[in-house]
Amino acid sequence: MITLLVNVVGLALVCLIIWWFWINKSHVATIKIDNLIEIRVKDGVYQPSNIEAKINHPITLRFTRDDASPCAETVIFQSLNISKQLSLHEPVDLSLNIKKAGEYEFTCQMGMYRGKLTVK
Ligand SMILES: [Cu+2]
Repeated sequence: MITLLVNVVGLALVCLIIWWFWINKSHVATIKIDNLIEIRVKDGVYQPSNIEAKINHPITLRFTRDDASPCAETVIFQSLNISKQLSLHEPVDLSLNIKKAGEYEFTCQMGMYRGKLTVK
C-alpha cells in the first residue's frame, strides 16, 4: 500500500516537473519586436525568450549576459549558423534580417539556456 502511494506521488511529481519545464514554457508570452530587443542572460534563462519578428525586416538582438557561468558565454543560432561570444555585463548586438519564415531556436553551448525567434 505504501509502495503504491509512493509511486503515485512520484508519478505526480514527474508530471508536474515535465509540465513546469516543457509544457508551461511554451506559454511564455511572446514579445513582438520592430527593430531592437534587449535580451538578458541570467539565472539559466534568456529574458525574454520568446521573440517574434517580421520576415525580411532588419532586427537587432542585444544580448546582455549577467551570468558568470561559462555556459552562458556563447549564444548559438544553430539553424542560422551563427554563434556569438557574450562578454560579462556588456551588451552584444546581433543584427539579423531573416528571409525565411520559421522558428529559430537559440541556445547556449549545452542547450540549457533556450530561446526562440519566430519569424513570420
Ligand atoms: Cu549551457
